[in-house]
Amino acid sequence: ATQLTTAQDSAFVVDSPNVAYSDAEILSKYNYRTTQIKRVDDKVVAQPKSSVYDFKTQRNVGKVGVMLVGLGGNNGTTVTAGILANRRKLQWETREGPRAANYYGSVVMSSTVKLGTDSETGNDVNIPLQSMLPMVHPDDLVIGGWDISGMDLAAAMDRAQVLEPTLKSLVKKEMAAIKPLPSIYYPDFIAANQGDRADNIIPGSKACPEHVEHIRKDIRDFKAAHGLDKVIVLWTANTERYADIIPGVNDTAKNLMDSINAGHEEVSPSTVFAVASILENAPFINGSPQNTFVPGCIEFAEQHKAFVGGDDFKSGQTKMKSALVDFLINAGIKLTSIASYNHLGNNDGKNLSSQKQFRSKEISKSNVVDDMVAANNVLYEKDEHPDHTVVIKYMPAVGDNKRALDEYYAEIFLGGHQTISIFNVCEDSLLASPLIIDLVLVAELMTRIQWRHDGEQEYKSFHSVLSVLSYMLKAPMTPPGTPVVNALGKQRSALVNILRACVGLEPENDMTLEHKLF
Ligand code: NAI
Ligand code: DG6
Repeated sequence: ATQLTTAQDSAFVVDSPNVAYSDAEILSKYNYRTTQIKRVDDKVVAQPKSSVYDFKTQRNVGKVGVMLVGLGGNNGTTVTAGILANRRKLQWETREGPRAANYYGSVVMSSTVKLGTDSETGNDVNIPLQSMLPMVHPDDLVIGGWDISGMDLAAAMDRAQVLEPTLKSLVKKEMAAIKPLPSIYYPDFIAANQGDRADNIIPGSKACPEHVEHIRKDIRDFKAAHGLDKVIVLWTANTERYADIIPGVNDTAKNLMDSINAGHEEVSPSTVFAVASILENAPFINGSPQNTFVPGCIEFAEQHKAFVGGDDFKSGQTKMKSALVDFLINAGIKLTSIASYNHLGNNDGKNLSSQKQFRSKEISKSNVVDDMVAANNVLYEKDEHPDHTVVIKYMPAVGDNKRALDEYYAEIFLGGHQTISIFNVCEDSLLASPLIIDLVLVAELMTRIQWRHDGEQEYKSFHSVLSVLSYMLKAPMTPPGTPVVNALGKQRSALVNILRACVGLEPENDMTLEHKLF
């Protein structure tokens, strides 16, 4: 049996008639209270509404593997080395003194949530978010994956120029033993400047059933080789150009499958990976901005009841934006323009120096304030938007140390102006790696949660499109026809409160009436 390094079960029990624990499951009965709005004549009528759900969470996490597409890239090598360092509780010297492995930047591993109020002191009791429900510990993840570059991970980690030499020397041996599996490479989808690293390729340069089968077999082999209960597949390979959405080609599940069978050139490598993962019932997450999930791919996931999530890690500039814009607009300040500049010198920046790949990133970075603007009809007329510009430049000298400059320009009281200027410097891959971990941990958890309406017989899974992952993503995908939430605070609340519902606890409402009504 596998020795798991960390307890995988919740750190507390809920004492409530609505919650039951068995060895295998946590069962909760949860009263979901919302407010329904109706328009009657000229009046807006708000009606409290409540529906009862049963949630069932399987407690046994099992042994979990992660397969990264782009394993040999900056994110792939950094997250792998980071997990090895944590697993072995490594310490290393830096010019600023010793440093120890941690999971900083992971909302699951390094943030806390208020569980409740201490019955004696009245103080908040906070617990790590990871202990809300049984979750896989990242130290226990088995990592593998694919790359079109065949470099072993020790050499690839050197190429990435992200980690301290002292840390690299401690993980070098294990990293050298990991070699990415050959991958599919359709040159038209990523920048031409990536061609010189593509030396680890499965033959063929357009989508075909053989490629789908090859990737499926890789997933199955990885699972068998490591005795895994489940595998999560995550795309952290280069940003691709958008695929054209063509009726009859990728608009429905059937058309997409027919297109793969016919070798249609508009099916991207990332969509082939998604299709293969769906067929293996492995959740597939897209950490890049391209439209991997063409309509046919989403329909295919729905048909197979497989989980998908995306798009594009929300690591630095956009994370700040989705917090700051929410703050400004909710403070009643009329944001009128956002100018966002980036320069970076890693391979991601090199790939994005090509116009079509930049366009994918420009789209995912640009839509992130729409919901916050649309929600405030005091400040903004219908269809009115702040100006929003996104610029990315490749500057090799700064390597992975991305620079992000943002100017927020807003209108305040009586025609005055507020200008906020932000200069954000960060190692891009050190911000993205913990997001990869969060996406994997939460996606895995979602494979173990089921729900039913009160009174129904059958439990079912959440919708195939895991919008609960939104906090980690720049352009969160939601089930077709449902609204997108970009505001960072709301995304976190949704995640935390869904976990609370699974253990029968009310959403944290921050009213703290107990401290206000004496
Ligand atoms: P990178 O360029 O260092 O790594 C990408 C890797 O993917 C490379 O090793 C490349 O050889 C490989 N690759 C390309 N096409 C492939 C294919 N078809 N199959 C398998 N491997 C393939 O880039 P990095 O910095 O690791 O970023 C990865 C992705 O994550 C990029 O799309 C980037 O835009 C996205 N991203 C990164 C963020 C960050 O903060 N680092 C944040 C948001 C998104
Ligand atoms: C330049 O913007 C390169 C990109 O890949 C970003 O580093 C990445 O998308 C992270 O973006 P953000 O806006 O979350 O910092």
